[in-house]
Amino acid sequence: MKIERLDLYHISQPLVSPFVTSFGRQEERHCLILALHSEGLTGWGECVANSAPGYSYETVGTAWHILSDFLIPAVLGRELQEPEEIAGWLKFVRGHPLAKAALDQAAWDITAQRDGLSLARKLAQPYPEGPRRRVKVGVSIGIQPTIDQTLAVIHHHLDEGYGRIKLKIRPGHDVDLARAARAAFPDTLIMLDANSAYRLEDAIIFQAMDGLDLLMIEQPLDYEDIYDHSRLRPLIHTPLCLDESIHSADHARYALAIGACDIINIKPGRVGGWTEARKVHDLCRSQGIPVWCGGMLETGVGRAAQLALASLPGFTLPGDISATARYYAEDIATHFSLNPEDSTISVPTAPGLGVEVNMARLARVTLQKETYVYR
Ligand code: OSB
Ligand code: MG
Repeated sequence: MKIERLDLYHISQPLVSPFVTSFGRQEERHCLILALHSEGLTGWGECVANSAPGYSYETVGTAWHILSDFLIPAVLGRELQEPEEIAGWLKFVRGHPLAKAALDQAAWDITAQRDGLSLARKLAQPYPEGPRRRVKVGVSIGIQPTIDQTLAVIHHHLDEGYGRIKLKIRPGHDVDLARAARAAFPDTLIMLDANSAYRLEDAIIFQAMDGLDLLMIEQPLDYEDIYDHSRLRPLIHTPLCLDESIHSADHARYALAIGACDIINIKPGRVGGWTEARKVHDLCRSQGIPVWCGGMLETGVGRAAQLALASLPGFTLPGDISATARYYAEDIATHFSLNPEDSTISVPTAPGLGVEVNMARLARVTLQKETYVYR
């Protein structure tokens, strides 16, 4: 398939409720949406960079620059056979995985459509068992003004049918919160995400939570660190999960080699796309390390592709893939809803991503658009 044309959109949609983490507060979600056109088909990708460099050094601004000036010119007019080729074409740019992943996702979508396969089926081709039809999901709760308010939000999401709760923590908003949540909800799967807010010297804080039967603690230490996580892990009982530190299958290999984690959160954006995400999955699966699919407050475009990834056999823990209405009252793509009886979301089965992009809505929320044509 010759890559004939690409459209890049910078969009912003208001969040249903503000999302607060140890790295900042978000009231609206900026991201980039990319459309890749070939042979009458359109593949869609979402770049999950944010307006500020809090979670990652990338922003919508840097991703626009990198896509527009380097990545898109490198793919325009090329003959795409399989999506696994994309990562190699983009390798000449160091870093910038969130920008690369948007192109990678669009390439997976369009080739899956060409093959008449759902993205889940295409991704799951190497595995005899095929993709799961429903994916276990949980909800990630941002930092609330008080512990009581956090408990009320947990209650609300449990009522909706979510079976796993993730609480964001930061220094001063950690042990008491975790204790209160465990006391109020003794049988709920509860985990914490620190988004790199602590140092190894804070081990005592995590030791204080050892008896709370938490599912895991996600990324307590620095976003670039693997080594100190390997020193923290034997000091605590709660399973340790890495998010920010893992940028590739190689990073995952280093982390497992030195015993830095028990679990890995796989975000396709963070590792540069779905091909690399599947490599991280394969490595972890071969070593008996459970993985789950992380989230970045995706629109329906990104969410569909998360569901496809999380349908692979090694994704044995619930993902941060909530119903889209939790984030956006109105969205640019078909809404995904929760199956409350088993805290799952059904994996799309139509060819490619299996979602309908609402072009009128997309136009309404677009702040900037650029079209790149091969001539
Ligand atoms: O650390 O997992 C994270 C959102 C934005 C940036 C980083 C993270 C998150 C979440 C929300 O935890 C996951 C989601 O519901 O999409
Ligand atoms: Mg995280």
